[in-house]
Amino acid sequence: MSHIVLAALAAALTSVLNLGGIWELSDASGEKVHAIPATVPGDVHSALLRGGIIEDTYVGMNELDALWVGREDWVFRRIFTLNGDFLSHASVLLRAEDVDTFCDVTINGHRLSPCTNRFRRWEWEVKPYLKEGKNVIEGYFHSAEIESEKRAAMLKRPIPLIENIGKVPHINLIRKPACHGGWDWGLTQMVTGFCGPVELIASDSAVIRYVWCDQDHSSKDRVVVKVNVEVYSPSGGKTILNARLGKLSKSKRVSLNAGVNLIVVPFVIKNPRLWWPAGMGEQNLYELTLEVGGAVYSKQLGLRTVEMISVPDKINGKDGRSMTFKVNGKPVYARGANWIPCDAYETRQTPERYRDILSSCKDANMNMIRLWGGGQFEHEPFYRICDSLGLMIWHDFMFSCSTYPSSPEFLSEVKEELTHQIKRLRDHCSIAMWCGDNECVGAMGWFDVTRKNREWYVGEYDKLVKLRAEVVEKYDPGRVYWPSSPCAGPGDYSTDNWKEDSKGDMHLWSVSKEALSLNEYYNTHPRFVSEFGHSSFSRLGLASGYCRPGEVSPWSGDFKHHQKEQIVDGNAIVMNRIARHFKLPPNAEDYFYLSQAEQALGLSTAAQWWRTLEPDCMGTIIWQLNDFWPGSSWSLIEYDGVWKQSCYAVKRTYAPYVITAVQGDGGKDVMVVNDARDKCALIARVEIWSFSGELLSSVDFPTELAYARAAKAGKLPELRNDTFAFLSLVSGDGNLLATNTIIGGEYKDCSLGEPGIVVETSDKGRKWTIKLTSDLPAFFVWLEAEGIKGHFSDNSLTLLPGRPVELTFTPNNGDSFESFTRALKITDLASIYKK
Ligand code: BMA
Repeated sequence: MSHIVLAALAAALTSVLNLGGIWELSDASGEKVHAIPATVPGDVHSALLRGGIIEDTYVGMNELDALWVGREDWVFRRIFTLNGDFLSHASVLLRAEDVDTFCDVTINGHRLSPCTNRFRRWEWEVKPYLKEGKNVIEGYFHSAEIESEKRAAMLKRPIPLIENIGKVPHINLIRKPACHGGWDWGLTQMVTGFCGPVELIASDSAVIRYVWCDQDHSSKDRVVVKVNVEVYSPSGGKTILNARLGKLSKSKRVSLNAGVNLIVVPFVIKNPRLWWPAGMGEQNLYELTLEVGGAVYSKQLGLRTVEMISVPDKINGKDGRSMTFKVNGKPVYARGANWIPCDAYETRQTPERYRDILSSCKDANMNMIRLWGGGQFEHEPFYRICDSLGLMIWHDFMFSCSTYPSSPEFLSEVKEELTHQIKRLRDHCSIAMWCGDNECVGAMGWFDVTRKNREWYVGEYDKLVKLRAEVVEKYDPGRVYWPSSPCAGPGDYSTDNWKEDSKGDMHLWSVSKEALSLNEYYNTHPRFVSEFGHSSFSRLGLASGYCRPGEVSPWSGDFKHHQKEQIVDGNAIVMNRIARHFKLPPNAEDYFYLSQAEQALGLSTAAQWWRTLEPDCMGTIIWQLNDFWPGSSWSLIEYDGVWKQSCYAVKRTYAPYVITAVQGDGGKDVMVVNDARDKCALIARVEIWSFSGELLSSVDFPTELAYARAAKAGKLPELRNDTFAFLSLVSGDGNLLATNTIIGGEYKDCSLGEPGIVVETSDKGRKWTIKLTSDLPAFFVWLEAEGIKGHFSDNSLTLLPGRPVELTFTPNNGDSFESFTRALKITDLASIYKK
């Protein structure tokens, strides 16, 4: 029988019915909420908000009025129609993913085995329960909060979770994003619902469950790709597998057994176009398509090798342990930020939102995102976009800031979820490393009971660490598993990597959380910093949206409610750090601006220092990239996608070339960093200016620099309170590669002039240009266009007299040039004290 006939026959052999769409939602009693429309994939809070049953939890203190939602049981219900053709198949599977959290699904009244874990895939054979015509599917969601309390009540020993960080004290006992219980940057909103796809898969011969590819890069001019296809066959039988990778295609007769089968198809890709992280090359991807027994599957595959090398080293006479990522054999300095779930309303976690935030990462010169362990395994578009943008992913497993149960039931839940997630995700070329958890090594020292019974808690934790390592070893042996972040190395549960900088990755929080001098950063020599941050207030425009009228001030109740850092008083810390660097402003509204200027100053001081330590230090990942809701936090990008001053400062600090001045012996050293290309000749120019606008001196330091290296170009002259340095890095052919502004002491002690800044705008179609000219040096020059979506090419910058700067603004929401020029507002440091 020819392929065509077989293929045609096969096509009829599998059909998929997507049950997503509008369902009915009721609370279990049906008294409070009855049969309101609810979107699937989606969550209860989104439906209640759309139904006007709750107020927007992002405004004022409405969060508190909606806490009851998390303590209710909810029922999602939908009627769907099936025809005879669909039911004529040998098997009908119901498949659901991201079911949050405890749900009993029934089909026409038949209860299926319960869902108990947000991170697992659930599959049931449901053909016996289905009928031609109308069918009813229901999902009864038990309150996860109450379930966690029930589990806590049954514990023989306490399993503590970090305190004062949320309102659901036992969320660590259940498999759900920990941040749903509230975090020090996010509200408590116990998400409930079918947050992922729900579908019926009818088949006779094949359902494709997972596809993964083993890549062999051992020979230079080719990559051998073994495509593994895991197929479930309800009744077995002979069929054809058609596979295509790039331009190559293969057909294979296969004989399936009833149950799960593994089919392997090898391909040899000659002269492969490799995948590179952003800034190192192209993000080449090959199309992979498969068809077997009517089941079809496709994805994109990047060919690359990725390693994380962590070996003992000795730096400055001190034993340590390196941490270096290498892609296609080339070391890469990781420049990134930590990702948290991008919205507490699941329905707003859209591909457009992912693309908006992740493209901003690329525009800000990042090449790595750490997917933080207190959130969720992300939806598929997140990974595809990272693959296409060249953003490597440091992927935590979903454990954070707590101890965790180690009962056989809990560990088997973890085993199931990791098996599914690793099988689902391992082919994403962007995923550079699996990391066991966030801060759980440290957590064993945070509680009285764990300190007093350390041996027991360490022993129990070790079971979880080992289980995770086993699952990675079994399903993704080619990728590194790092036990925890921060961590000094596998098996080391005693080193405190909040303080210890020489081994593995560290989380450095003391400088910002204790409002210490930024010079403290110069006393560190880390190998890799996977968390550090400076929190800030959101911009005034955003705060005006979530604070009720009359409440838009750093001291108002609404504003304080949107500051969730409570272990220490988050707002007081921000104020403290503003006061450390700047004069306090006469007007309340300028604290928003100053908090962001301080955040920019703090982050760039730290990250620039660590870049100058390359290759000893091979990466910095800023806490945090994005926001979960609108409020004060450590984010670089505000809840609505608008870049903070810090994001522009990070863009300059993460640029392929950097020039900066850092603490050295007997004063500051001018340092240059090259993460752009192989050996190159550069000129480091050091200009000393007075704050009254005179150029006092200019010296050029020619410098030779290899790839992934930093070098001292020269000494920075001593600066006084009336002078500052402007550094420029120029290529051999005169191109300006990087600039930087260095002051001696603190801005509050500097005799700033009062610049007059002229702004000229012009409409260049897809981009709008803004020319800035100043008669005096101006600092933290901040352009805003409230309500106009898009970002500037640069911002929060220094202007020098006689050196106009031309910027562009790239709109991405169809706003008009006129509305942009009307909304355009400029602030500089001196201007806020003039009002
Ligand atoms: C670290 C992170 C997060 C937290 C951040 C700021 O602990 O892992 O848990 O939000 O610090 O406090």
